[in-house]
Amino acid sequence: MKDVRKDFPILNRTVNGSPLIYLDNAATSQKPKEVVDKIVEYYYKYNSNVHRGIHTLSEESTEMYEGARKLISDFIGADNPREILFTKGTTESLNRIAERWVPANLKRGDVILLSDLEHHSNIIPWQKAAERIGAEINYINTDDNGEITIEEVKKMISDKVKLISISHASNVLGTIVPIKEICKLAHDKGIYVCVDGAQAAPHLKINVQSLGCDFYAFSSHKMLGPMGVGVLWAKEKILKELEPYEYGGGMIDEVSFKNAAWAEIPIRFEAGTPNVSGAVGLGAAVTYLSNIGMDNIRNHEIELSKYLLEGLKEIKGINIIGPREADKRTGLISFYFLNIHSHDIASVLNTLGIAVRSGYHCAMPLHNKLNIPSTVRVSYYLYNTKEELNTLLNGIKKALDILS
Ligand code: 7TS
Repeated sequence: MKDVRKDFPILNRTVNGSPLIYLDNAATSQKPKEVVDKIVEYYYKYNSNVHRGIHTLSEESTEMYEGARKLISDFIGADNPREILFTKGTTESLNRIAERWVPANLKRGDVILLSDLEHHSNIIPWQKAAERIGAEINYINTDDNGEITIEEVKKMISDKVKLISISHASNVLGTIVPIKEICKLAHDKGIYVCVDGAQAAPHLKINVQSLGCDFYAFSSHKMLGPMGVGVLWAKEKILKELEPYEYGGGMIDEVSFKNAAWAEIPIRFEAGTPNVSGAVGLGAAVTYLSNIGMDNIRNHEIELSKYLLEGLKEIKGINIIGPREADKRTGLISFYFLNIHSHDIASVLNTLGIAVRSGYHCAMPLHNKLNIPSTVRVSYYLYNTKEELNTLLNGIKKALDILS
């Protein structure tokens, strides 16, 4: 893969006197110069509200906003850009479905299937929605290798299941979930599938049509784009029947003192002034990713996963969770040591300029189920190197010397 590090100015900084080694990409990725420059250019040259003015700036701004929608639509293989809704991120995207689609399509006694590896954002919205309508939630279990098998999904399916909402990739185990097979199974039984793609869209080549899902949610900031913007993709047929999430300016066709009629999709789902610079920045991010090539990114990450798995296995007392095979993971590995808190290890690593995450990673039910106190998570991306992983491995050994 071509040298991408020069595109990320932040990678030149030092932390606590050492060169920064950024291994917290599952929380948020760094941003290449192209993305930051595009946002600056937007504000310096084009800033204006969208979909409302007829002056030049407003037209240009609208063109950039809608242009970004098209770039993102192509990036995930949507049928057309009308299926792309801009949101604040994965969390909002999932809440929108739970708040609006669930009450219109599920009834008392119906079942929503989740899995045990979900992030809180793909648990709580469904819990609240289910509570309101009297639906139930059941969980598909991961196996001993941290995988979701199709046999386990089959076991959990019944006539009552109306929706499966599941991560495409786990933010703790790294597991890649067989979404395509799950969708096939679900659709044969008339079950809808919502995919939390927060940890997959940055790493895997996504094609929502070949996956066959009904909803796909992801965040810009984990895939080189700015914070505060994300996407909810849904099939056009579903969106046409869906109630808007918020009401206000920009999303209407006609309003009287008594009532209102909605504009076409996707505009009816974007009430108020949208995050135009965010969308434009995400457009630049997916262009950057496409130019590098998602297959190249994937191969690079598999290489790093193999290397790190080997290196970690040598460390005495380590417990690595998630699939043993590098190609069954995205770019992350979590581990723990009995009797040493993950925060202590992360603190020592920080003194060496190494950024990792420690704790529950917003997946407390999974940690509790595995009976693990908390984990250290190392998550890498296209700009990380084997040399950095060597420094990390030495850092972990140093932390153990200090802490044990
Ligand atoms: N779903 C998964 C699988 C995630 O990993 C995250 C964020 C979200 C949903 C929520 O995304 P947001 O952009 O709306 O916040 N995960 C993490 C993480 O693992 N560390 O920090 C944020």
